[in-house]
Amino acid sequence: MERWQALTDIPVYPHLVGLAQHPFDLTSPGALSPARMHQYCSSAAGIDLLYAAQRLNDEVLAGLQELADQCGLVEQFQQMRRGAIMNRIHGFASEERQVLHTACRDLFVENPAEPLASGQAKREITKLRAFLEDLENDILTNVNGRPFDTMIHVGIGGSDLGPRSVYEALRAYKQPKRQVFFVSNVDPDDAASVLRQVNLATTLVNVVSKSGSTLETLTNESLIRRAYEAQGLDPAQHCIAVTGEGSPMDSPARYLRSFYMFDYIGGRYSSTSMVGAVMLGFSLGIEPVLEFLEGASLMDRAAEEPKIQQNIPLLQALLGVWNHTFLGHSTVAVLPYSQALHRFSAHLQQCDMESNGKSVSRYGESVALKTGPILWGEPGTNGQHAFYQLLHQGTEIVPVEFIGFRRSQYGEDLEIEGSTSQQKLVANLLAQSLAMAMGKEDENPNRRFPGNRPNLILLADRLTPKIMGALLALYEAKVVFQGFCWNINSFDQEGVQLGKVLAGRVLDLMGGRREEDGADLSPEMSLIKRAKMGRE
Ligand code: G6Q
Repeated sequence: MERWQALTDIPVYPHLVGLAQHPFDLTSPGALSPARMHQYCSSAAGIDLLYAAQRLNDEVLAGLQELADQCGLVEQFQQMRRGAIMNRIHGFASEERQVLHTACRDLFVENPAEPLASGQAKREITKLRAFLEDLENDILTNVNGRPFDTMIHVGIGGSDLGPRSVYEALRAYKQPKRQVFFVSNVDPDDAASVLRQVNLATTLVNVVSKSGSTLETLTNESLIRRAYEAQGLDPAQHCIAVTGEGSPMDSPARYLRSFYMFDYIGGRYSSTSMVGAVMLGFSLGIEPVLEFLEGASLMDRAAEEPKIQQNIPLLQALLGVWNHTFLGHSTVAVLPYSQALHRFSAHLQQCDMESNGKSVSRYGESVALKTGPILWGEPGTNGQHAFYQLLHQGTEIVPVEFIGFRRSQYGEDLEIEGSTSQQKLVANLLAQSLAMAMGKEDENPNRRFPGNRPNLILLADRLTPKIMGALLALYEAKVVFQGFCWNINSFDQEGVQLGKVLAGRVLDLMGGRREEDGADLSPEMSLIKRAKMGRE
């Protein structure tokens, strides 16, 4: 079996370390020449990646291409798409699973990369289509024959963040007669505030949990079921489910309709499975959902191009590795100049940090280099009036990934003082990119901008379902490529277990359900007492 190497053992690694001693100076006169702007631009699936404002030149790019080749990044991506067991730590107990979120959208070619999984995805799409038709044709109604006009999507983590961010991104295309709410937090106020806004009689509750055993989701499901009962309604006539085959929630009698997602789809990579598609289908209709999936599948295919300049997920991943591993920048900000993407950075935070926030390699060895960066972000231009001060003049250099669109979604815009709002928005994005890169000299040190703050721009025509699919898949592939590069398993999440176990223990101690010697003197009990949450 092939053994993937640590990044430090890759032949081109020392060469790149050397080049990183003198990165390209974006502040030098003429640095951002028209030729550079023209040359450092790549495209795929309707998205352009402009990366002239990165601290690199052709030599670095050639080195990054060698890095991709020597690490076998595209080869590993191809193996993943074709069903290899990539979710594993060799030599230790681990999930040992295929990683096939890409199969959920590999529905538009005659020969999908992994036919079995794409076949399963197709069957679920057929079920979804039938479900939506039944709603449309009033075959599936409430007990009084009234159409369902509202959905509460109940789920957390991967069963919430991705779907919610895509819903928000595509809200402009939603059917006017339908509305969707989300409940994720076990904070009772989350469910309470949603329950106050909906008419339960015409609401479907979409309970989404791959494992079918997540505390927050099951608690919220019970809470909402009780709300139905309190109104004399039968929850079984309102609840549908998306879950893993064979999970405790795989219980058709409890639900009006059930959809499956599969073992080989990680939660944070599941937006294009039924985890996202059922809610999106309810909101948008089936055709936009298919466009969304098609956009994602186009990007997946682009991610198999061996040349980095023709493969924007790979290129973006390598630019990130250059900034993080070689130039030493610890965080990355994703700043969409689009209000519709206001939850996208939150989703990417999970996708990236849960995937690549690891300290051991795929062979269980401690890693020698830093792995995943801290990812964060908020929409521009709002951010400009908030934290951009640090981005321009702070001591921490934060590489930025801007996202923008040439046209707005609604197309409702006016020219005010010589420009439309969309022009103002995009002008701000372009200006920020230049300001961060070039900086500005000033006699007054407090007004000096050091520049050389690397950034890139992802630009598309308009945020449509298809472009949203492509953008989502672009980031998923970027995360996966970076994980391959750092030789870590980007598909498990052992780091979330300890807190969950301790929460169970704390809850038992709080409720007096745990009797054990010394429990009274345990740190858990001391903290419970300090928090004044114990039983008197
Ligand atoms: C994602 C993680 C995690 C998961 C949630 C919800 O990759 O595994 O965020 O999605 O814990 O899990 P369930 O869907 O099983 O309820």
